This record gives sequence, structure tokens and C-alpha cells, in this order.
Amino acid sequence: MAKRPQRLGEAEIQAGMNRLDGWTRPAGRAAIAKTFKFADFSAAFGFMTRVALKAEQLNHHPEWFNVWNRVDVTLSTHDAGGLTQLDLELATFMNACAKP
Ligand code: H2B
Repeated sequence: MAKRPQRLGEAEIQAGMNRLDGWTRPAGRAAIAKTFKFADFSAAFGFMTRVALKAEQLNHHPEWFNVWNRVDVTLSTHDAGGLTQLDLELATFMNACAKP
């Protein structure tokens, strides 16, 4: 049975964002976004591979777009229609994965 995370309130989102380096909130949608840059495609795809395995574990998947060394990521919990703890968890994992 899949867990059904609760939508976060504004204060919880703000607190989470304060701990998340480089993430922003796109206008007009309940989501968080970040552009990651790497040395080359191999590094970018290595990052995406590690994140993909984590996303499967969490059953929580990114919206993302890759061109060579760049990965544009948007996170939102579609089932909840907003942001949940899962978005903050995956964003925290992505930041750790992208550390040089
Ligand atoms: N990923 C994200 N980002 N949000 C979701 O609501 C979501 C997901 N739901 N991955 C999961 C899969 C759901 O669609 C499946 C059926 O468990």
C-alpha cells in the first residue's frame, strides 16, 4: 500500500526551503525547482542514475529535463496536489548527490 503523504503548510515549506540550498518555487504551481550543472554528460547522467534509484525506493519521481551537463528538476507530489515531505526528502538527497 503506497503511503499517502500530507500536503505541507506554508510554514513547513518555508522551513524546508531554508535548509535546501539552491531550490526555488516556480510561479503559479506548488512545486520546487533547481537547475543542476555538472562537468559533463557522464557526471549529469551518473547523478540522474543515483536519483532514479532513490526515486524508485521512495516511489516519488522527479520531473526533469537533461541537456548534456544540465539537469532541470521540478519536484511536486502529484497525488497530493502540492508539496509534501517527499519533495523535501528527494531534494535533500539530490543536493547531497550533486556535491563535488
Ligand atoms: N511521484 C511524484 N512526484 N508524485 C506523485 O504523486 C507520485 C510519484 N505518485 N510517483 C506515485 C508515483 C504514484 O503515481 C504511483 C501510482 O504510486
